[in-house]
Amino acid sequence: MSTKKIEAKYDSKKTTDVLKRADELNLSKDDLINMYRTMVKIRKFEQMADQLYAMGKVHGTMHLSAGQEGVAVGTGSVMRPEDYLLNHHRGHGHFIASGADVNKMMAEFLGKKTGYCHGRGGSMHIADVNANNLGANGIVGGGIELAVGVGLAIQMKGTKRVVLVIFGDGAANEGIFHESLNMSAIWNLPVVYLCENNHYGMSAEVGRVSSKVPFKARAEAHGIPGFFIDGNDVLAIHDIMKQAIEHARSKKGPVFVEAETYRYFGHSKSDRNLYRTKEEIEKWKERGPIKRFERLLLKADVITEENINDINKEMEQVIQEAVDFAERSPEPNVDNVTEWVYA
Ligand SMILES: Cc1ncc(C[n+]2csc(CCOP(=O)(O)OP(=O)(O)O)c2C)c(N)n1
Ligand SMILES: [Mg+2]
Repeated sequence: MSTKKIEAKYDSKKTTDVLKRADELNLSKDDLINMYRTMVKIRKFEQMADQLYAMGKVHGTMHLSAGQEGVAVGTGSVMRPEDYLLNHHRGHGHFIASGADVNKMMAEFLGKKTGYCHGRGGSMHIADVNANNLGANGIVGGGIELAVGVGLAIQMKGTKRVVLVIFGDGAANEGIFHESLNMSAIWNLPVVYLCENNHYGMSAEVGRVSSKVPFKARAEAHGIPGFFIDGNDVLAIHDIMKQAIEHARSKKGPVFVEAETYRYFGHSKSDRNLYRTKEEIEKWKERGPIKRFERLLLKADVITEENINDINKEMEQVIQEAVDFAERSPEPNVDNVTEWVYA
């Protein structure tokens, strides 16, 4: 067993040469372009979902993750199909980055029979158990302890799988967070905890409601290696998540990664954004994950302005096709409404 430590391959603030960074991370130009494409795909999907919501076509509420695509794509790019994913209410990007079919996602948003959960779940409850995507959770922190159970199952079966659980900064203030970290640490379970710190719970700023930030200190207190990463730097996330997942896979126990990022939209559809200023949102948009990566790719001549336009148009087309698929799909039947709801 190697004793290699998890550490960033470069200082992302100093190294602006994207090709040099890609080289260190064993990523090709195509890999970089695919990461960019997936971030754009997520953004376009959510912009469309927002429009459909305004048209009254999406039922229930919705939690948009625009601004957080770097975390989703940096992570999705290192997960293997056999690894398990558990995530939370703001999970559209995580699913798309892990290869979900946007047609089935859009159908689920519109409550259609062809959706991932046959139209029963909506935006907040997408799952695809056959693809090891164990589902999002509307209960804040609800995925964290499930991950401990999944980690224990992996260990008992003796497979080389890993479970990744994604949750917010708000969830890291719950008791279950500590119980789960403690238990996974004493049992040395293959769990990777990814805390997406977007600076707010519903409206409470993280520093106002958390005794100690960054949260990595809490993981370290449980004997778990903890990392605090710039979540708007897709390559930095890719780098650390790759090492974190391999650490857990090689039976070295759980890892905790905190990715600092920011959401552009309100918490959910009823949020009037009264707890933060427009200036603050604009400041974060300027250092958003898509914009930043785009600048680096342009600077290194990996893509051109024309390529960017083409990718944006192509993704709009992909998402429009998903909407068409969802609109054409049949509604679920009332007579079997409880099917797939109870086990
Ligand atoms: C157990 C529980 N408590 C409260 C809520 C209401 N609630 C929904 S989302 C949310 C904030 C969660 O914040 P965070 O974990 O930072 O995730 P984010 O929404 O920022 O992605 C709250 C309090 C809930 N759904 N479940
Ligand atoms: Mg949050």
